[in-house]
Amino acid sequence: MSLNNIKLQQMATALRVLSAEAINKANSGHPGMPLGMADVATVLFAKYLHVNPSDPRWFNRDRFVLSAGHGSMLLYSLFYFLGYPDVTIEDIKNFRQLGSNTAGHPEYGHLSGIDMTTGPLGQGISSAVGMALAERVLNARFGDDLCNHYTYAVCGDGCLMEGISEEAISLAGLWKLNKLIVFWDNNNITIDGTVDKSNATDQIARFKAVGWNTISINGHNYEQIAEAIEAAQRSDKPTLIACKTVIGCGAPNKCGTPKVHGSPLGEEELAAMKKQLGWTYAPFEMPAEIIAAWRAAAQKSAVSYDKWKKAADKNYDFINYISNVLPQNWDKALNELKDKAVEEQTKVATRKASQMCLENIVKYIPQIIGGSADLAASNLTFVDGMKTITAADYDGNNIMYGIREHAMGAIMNGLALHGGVIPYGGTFFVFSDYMRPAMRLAALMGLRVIYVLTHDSIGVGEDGPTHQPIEHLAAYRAMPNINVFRPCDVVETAEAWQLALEDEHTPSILALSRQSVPTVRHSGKENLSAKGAYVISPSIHKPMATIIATGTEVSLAIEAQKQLAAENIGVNVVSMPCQELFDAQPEEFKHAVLGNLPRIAVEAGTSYGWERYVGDNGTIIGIDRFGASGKGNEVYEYFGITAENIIAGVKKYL
Ligand SMILES: Cc1ncc(C[n+]2csc(CCOP(=O)(O)OP(=O)(O)O)c2C)c(N)n1
Ligand SMILES: [Mg+2]
Repeated sequence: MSLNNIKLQQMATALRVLSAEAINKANSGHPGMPLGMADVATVLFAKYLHVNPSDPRWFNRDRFVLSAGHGSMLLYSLFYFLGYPDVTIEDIKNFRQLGSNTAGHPEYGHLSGIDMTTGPLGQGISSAVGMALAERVLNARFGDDLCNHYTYAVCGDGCLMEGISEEAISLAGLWKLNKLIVFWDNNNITIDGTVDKSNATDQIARFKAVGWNTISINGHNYEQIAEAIEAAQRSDKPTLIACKTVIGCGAPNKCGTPKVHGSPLGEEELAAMKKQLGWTYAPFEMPAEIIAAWRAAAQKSAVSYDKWKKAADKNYDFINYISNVLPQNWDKALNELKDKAVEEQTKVATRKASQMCLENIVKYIPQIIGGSADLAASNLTFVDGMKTITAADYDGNNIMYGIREHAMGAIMNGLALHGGVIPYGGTFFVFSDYMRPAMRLAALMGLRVIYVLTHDSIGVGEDGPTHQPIEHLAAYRAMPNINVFRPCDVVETAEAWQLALEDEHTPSILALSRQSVPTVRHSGKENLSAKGAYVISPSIHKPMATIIATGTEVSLAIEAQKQLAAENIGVNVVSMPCQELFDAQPEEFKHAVLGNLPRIAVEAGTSYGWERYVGDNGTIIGIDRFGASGKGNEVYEYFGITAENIIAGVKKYL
């Protein structure tokens, strides 16, 4: 297929016009980026990017991440021209309207061509690193015929200013992810003005310093764009292509200024642009011959698609592997672990329990890729037999993220988005703050990402308030579509792992203790955590109250129950390992578990939110200030997270 520059120019013009028209019609959106990057996008999508609009989720397609998500209209125009069936001209006309699939920023799952939700700057480029890593891992396992593609990302000045980009690119450099190609829309403009007022970083030197190949081009010159992409494809390192562009290129009066970043061109400027570009068609009328050129360009992938299909179709191992279905009997060993813990009354920290689970999970689920942000020895995320992924050997299943929680979060998103791998990653619960924006995106996109967050309370002890989570449980419980598990013993920890792995569309937090807890469950046969809460220890006497506890405080509640029983005071103890799953149960179930008696909640964290479960007349034993440095058990005493306090709480209702 030959695409000469005149043809490419017409294709780019159509991109510009369609994007600007949609933004004008919506009277909302960001024309600057689509206009400025239309030339780069045209060369990339028409000549190099391998996708198949009739099989948009083709596993071996090149991935494309619009890290500068505000330029969403560029992506929608590209999908329309390439012939993605789920983007019609009506969808383009409905850009940014409620309920339309052409949302303000690209939303994963809204359109089949969208590889990632973007908008929070810096996340896209960082998750692209995860996609490129997944590609190399699967390539090492299955070979060139089955997994061998590029990951492209377009980012702006903003993405490069965000700190997360530094964490992510330094890992990409370390891992020599040479199939990762990032275009930087180097337009010297952000919302508030020219970049030089807020940033003087030599980006080329910066990327070079962390092991990248760098190329600088004029982003409006087709030869230079093509040559740069081909050079990047030959590189043995990840490549940054710095594209010098003019923001809003094509808009005669507004180009080159911040004005064009995030406001529609308006009728007058759009008319002036069309005049300058020689565009004479009616609004949203795209000439057949330009559409045909784009559709023909999409055909360039037909051969590689067919070749892949032939190789993949007869390889059932591979098809199963990438299907998102867990191997048969994957949790048999986990169930045995539960039985054994019940039998032997195992007393370990839940982080240790998690490691015991992982020993059985990693062995049976080859898709698992674990890691930690330099706390593997504390998070207990590494188990014997795991192998660390390096540039020399991608066929591993452990990632050493270094002290880069934010990139870890984003890279795990990229791994999950790519597919064929299931990521988990660990850090201290309190430092999950450092990856929260990536966790929020995982929840928004509905990704199976598992966060192993240990040292889940003041039980951390001596490290003190900086290391003791207080508001974290409540904060994540407030986040939609993320399950927060705080298991109380080995059995619940295994149940949490099972639920986390089985839920393909919800990320999970495992909040795990530093300190040991006894096994309090009497049986592991039924996954009781699946409904979020249950009576773990019914009263032997007629009950007069219900104690609700989570995690390490469940054994404390059972201790209080025992002491109360000695005084002939009966209470039921409810373990509530996952509020989200409990909230999703029918009212009758919830009522049966919580009962009508006075309720006392106990959790070594903020009391915030527990009113929902104890009601107006309930009692909450929590911690509503920052923690304190000291021995873990003494800090518990100090804050009154004790059996005595629970007992006093119950007796109030006598
Ligand atoms: C984390 C984050 N902070 C702030 C914003 C708001 N925002 C959107 S675009 C933008 C400016 C980005 O500048 P640049 O990347 O250079 O884009 P350009 O104006 O060149 O299109 C800002 C601040 C955001 N989307 N994400
Ligand atoms: Mg810019």
